[in-house]
Amino acid sequence: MAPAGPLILDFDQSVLPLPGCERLALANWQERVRFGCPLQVLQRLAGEIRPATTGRATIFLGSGDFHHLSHPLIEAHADRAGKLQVVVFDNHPDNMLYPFGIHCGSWVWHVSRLPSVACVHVLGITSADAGLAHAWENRLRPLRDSRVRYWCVGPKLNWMKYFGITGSRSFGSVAEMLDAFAGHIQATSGLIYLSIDKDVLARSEVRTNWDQGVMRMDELGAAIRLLQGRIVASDITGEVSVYRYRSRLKRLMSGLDAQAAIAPEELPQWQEKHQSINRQLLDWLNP
Ligand SMILES: [Mn+2]
Repeated sequence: MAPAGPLILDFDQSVLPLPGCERLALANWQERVRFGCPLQVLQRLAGEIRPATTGRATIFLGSGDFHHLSHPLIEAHADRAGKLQVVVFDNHPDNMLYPFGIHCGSWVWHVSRLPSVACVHVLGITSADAGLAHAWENRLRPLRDSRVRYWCVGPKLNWMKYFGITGSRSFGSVAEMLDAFAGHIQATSGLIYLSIDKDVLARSEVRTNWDQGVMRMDELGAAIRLLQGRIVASDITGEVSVYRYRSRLKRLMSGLDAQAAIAPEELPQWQEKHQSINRQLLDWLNP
């Protein structure tokens, strides 16, 4: 059966219309799920959206604050023959410790524990989250087992050798990183689930509400071409939207990340830029 067309999981009204793209209204879940939630809540939501998400080639999640939605989407491919490689483009490792369930900065660890997943590759990290000062916040065991591999541009990973971590590397440029990754992934077999957080892109390409990486669109396009033919499904996140949590805990936790606020009057213009990026990504992902 051919995969169904793209779908927008519409929590935050951030994704502008796209050709052939359906929309699932989920605004009533935003407060509970945005930034993070208990695993049971994510499971309940996963059950509710499954009829709409099954068989989709590409799914839009909205703001990067919803990146943990990738977890149930990847889990849904567990019944495939052979293990999945998960390839994530993100400026952050998303493999951090988080004691309140699952959140947009810890979902990679949860995915790495799925029996159906061979490895999670996180590419394009420039965030200091991967550096020495934040080393203790990273989930170290999957890094040591190389079930999670960081492909960084910039951050120094010297600290990792003291923990026996050899599967993660940092490079001087995106081109060098993609070169090394191409050599690695082409030596593996099996299907790939692709997750793109647009905060991996340089600010000159598009603006997100997280600190951003250094990749250009043409480099992201080249990386997608490299994986072509093996991609079982994909998701895209990193839109811009503004939200004030009703929960004081969530205001506190998300405030710790100290992300710059967006002026409401700039929002439409930013979202239009995302719309054209999304159109381009859809063309590359589903040619
Ligand atoms: Mn992310």
